[in-house]
Amino acid sequence: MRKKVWQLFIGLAIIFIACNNEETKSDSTQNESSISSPQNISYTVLNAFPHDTSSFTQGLEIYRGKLFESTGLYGKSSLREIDLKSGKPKKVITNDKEIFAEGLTVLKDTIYQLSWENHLVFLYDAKTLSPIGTRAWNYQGWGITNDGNSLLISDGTDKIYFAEPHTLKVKNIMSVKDHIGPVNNLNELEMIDGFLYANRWQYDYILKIDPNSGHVVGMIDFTDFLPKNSKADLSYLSKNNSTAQINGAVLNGIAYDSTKKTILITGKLWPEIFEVKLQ
Ligand SMILES: [Ca+2]
Repeated sequence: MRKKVWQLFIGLAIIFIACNNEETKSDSTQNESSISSPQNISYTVLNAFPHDTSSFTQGLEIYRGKLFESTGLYGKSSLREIDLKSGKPKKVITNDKEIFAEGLTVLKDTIYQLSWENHLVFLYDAKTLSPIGTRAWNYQGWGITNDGNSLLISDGTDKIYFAEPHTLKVKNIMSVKDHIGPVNNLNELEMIDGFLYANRWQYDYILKIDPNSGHVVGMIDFTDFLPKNSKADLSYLSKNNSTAQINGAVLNGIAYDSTKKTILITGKLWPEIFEVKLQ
């Protein structure tokens, strides 16, 4: 008899938990359905500049008129200051061969360069590119930008980590969502006029995100962008067993030119950096 009472109690507890879970699920569905579908943002291509086809682009940013790029892959990772017109590097800092570098940003004359799974962030003087320190980072490193106060960091999930400069202490974690749900694979980032723009790994579009809510408010479609706009012979990107085939020559790299109000976009191993005006 006592056993039956316990069985009844456990049964009721399971029903209660199941109902509660259902409630949570419907609440989250309701939240996502209250997010409008992203606005489609069109663009015009203004210019194309040469880009080093061995650069596995992870981060791109303009700071005080200088263009910086971070490149990935083991044994090929580097931090570069690039001459946009010629595509040639003015300065190159090569990372150690066991480092897989990721995104970069510059805040108050300090460059922050992420690494993928090394759990390290490298700091450099933006004027000289001299290394000035290393910080520990608990997550994977994918993309990084800043809002003038905080570093905003992606780790390949739907999360954006707001971290203090210098200490890298995480102050806040935001989930990025669209009308369907959380948006993962967030990669290279750029802050433009108060909005966060993000490449999404293996997707041919850039997202425009409200950094206060995490909601995706706009989308820029770059499907077939390279074959449509490149003047280069792109056959090297489809060669069997090439770096492009093995590692993916995907759209990645956004740098905002605040003086011209244009953006520079490129991709991993792409032959060009394109100057684009958003509508
Ligand atoms: Ca960027």
